[in-house]
Amino acid sequence: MRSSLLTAGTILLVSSVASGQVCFEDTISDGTMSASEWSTELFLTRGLVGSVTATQLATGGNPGFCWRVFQSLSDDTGLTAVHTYAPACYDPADSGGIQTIDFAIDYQWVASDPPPPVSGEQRFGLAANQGANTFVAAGALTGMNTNWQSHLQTGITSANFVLKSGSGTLDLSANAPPITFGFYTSNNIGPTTITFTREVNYDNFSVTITRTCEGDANGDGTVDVNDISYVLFRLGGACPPCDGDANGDGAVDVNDISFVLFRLGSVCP
Ligand SMILES: [Ca+2]
Ligand SMILES: [Ca+2]
Ligand SMILES: [Ca+2]
Repeated sequence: MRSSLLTAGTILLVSSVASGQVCFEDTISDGTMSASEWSTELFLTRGLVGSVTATQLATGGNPGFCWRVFQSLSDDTGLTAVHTYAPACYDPADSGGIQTIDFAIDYQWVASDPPPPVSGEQRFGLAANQGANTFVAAGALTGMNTNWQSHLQTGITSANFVLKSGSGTLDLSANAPPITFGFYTSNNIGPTTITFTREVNYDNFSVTITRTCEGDANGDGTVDVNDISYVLFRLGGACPPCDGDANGDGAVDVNDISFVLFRLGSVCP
């Protein structure tokens, strides 16, 4: 629970959220892919000969802006680039534990060298940062189709994530540290002196949280009258951050009160 001290008209919020971040309640999405909001971190294994360039394109997205990922590798190298959406985080201590995560993104293969039929796709999937630790969840291959395609992956749990850097496991439980989401792109190449490049566009990144305890608007582990007060006090509030959006539909309104009422007394795991 984020502590809130009310003294002499001053609200002091104490939390470990990075400056400038707003923690979302249930859904975060971005179709702009701005370089000022997205950052890319490169991880290399084995041969260690690789690079990545990730940039915002103003046109050609699905629609409008998109994120172009150009990867280059050679000499028995494993390459993973983690692209992180910095403005948003999910804070279990404020919003409750996470039962499952749904991940969606659109992708469009652009070019590869050597050209097809040599395999020239990228692997991609959900990524998460918690504290100094980075995790990735097995995703899919883009293939080499120049049309925009949509990827939807539902029901992702902590068991689906593997550690990419740092230590430990991704903690989705109530009171866990804030989590910042993004996606990774990766490639592997065997022993060769030829440089392989793969270029893919991405757009419409989206993460949707299903909480462990539905209706627990204030994130204290029970669904009771305090959750109704919590929503009432925030009716019509800004979204994001959607504080009080119990049903996760992107608005804080009377439907959230009904949602909580219907679940009063629910036993939270
Ligand atoms: Ca777009
Ligand atoms: Ca509650
Ligand atoms: Ca709502």
